Amino acid sequence: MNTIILHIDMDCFFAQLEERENPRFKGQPIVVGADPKGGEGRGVVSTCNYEAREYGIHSAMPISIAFKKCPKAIFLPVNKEFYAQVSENIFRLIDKITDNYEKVSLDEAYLDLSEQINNYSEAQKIGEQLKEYILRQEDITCSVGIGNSKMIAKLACEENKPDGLKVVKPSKINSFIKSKPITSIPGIGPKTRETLEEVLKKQNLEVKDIRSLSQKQLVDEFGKKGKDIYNKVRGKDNSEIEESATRKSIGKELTFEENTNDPEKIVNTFQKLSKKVAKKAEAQHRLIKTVVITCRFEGFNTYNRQVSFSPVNPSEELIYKKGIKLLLQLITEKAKPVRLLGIRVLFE
Ligand code: TTP
Ligand code: MG
Repeated sequence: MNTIILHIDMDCFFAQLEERENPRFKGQPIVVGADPKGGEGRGVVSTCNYEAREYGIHSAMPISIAFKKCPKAIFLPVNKEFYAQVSENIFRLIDKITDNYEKVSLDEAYLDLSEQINNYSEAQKIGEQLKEYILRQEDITCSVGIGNSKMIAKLACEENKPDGLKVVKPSKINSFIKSKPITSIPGIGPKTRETLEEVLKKQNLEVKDIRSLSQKQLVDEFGKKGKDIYNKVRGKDNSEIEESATRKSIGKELTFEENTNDPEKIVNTFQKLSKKVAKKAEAQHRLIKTVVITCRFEGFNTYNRQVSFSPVNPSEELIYKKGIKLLLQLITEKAKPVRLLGIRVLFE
């Protein structure tokens, strides 16, 4: 199954929410964090809006320095409970798209779309939709990146911040990452960068420079992490989505190139989908209690049918048998060419 990951990150989250609540501050530099106490404050900047970033202010900077850089900025305390409330609303919108996601923080998540779509233009549509939902419901902008791994999705997201959406297809990964500074690769921080600069006797290293090092050289230098770096500078990242909430279901859908009436094609496709779903469900080592099938016909009418049973271990045979029965009934009933097929299992 081809992996398609969508990374979403709110733009200057806390600061944007403060702007939303206080429209009179719009356009001015806003710094959310500790009390600057006229330059004597001891805490740090939590975040700041893009206007404040133009003065060189950034997250984690001592608030006293931020104050020196821009004394006229609006300094606001961190209202975490409020931000958490909005974050919950946003994650409820994400839930509508998939339950297969990793929540990284209040304002950031990785969504694994692999099961529900088959190509990058569909992924882009989901990204646009999500941005629109969040803007409409919460009146804030976010950025979205889409790629075949968490790393590429995140880099794509950062590329067009704020209010951006970028898709990096697998064939474009190399040109996309090769000239990025090496610290843009997750796992390469300032210390690793320094070591790499020493090894290669060169400053301002770009991702492609690291490719001149063999896997052995990198492993000798950095241990296990070296192998990771070797792969990442080649655009390969196999880190998995760590689901935050336990998944409620697993499914897979497929849209035919052309609507079809061909029973053999329909059954074969359904069998393949069942197999994929069964494999993933089995890997969860949990019992399933329901099989849901989806069928979209010519004209775009979409129907679901489901059957529930006493919880059992998932198997390809069981899932296929339960599903195909529902599917054949539905297709006979509607008697129309099929556009999309889907199967999903719900866990106990
Ligand atoms: P980020 O997504 O890192 O930053 P951001 O949303 O403010 O800005 P960007 O547009 O670059 O995404 O972090 C999300 C929120 O987490 C941020 O609004 C404030 C909080 N935060 C801290 O409190 N301390 C920190 O050091 C960082 C990085 C973030
Ligand atoms: Mg953010």
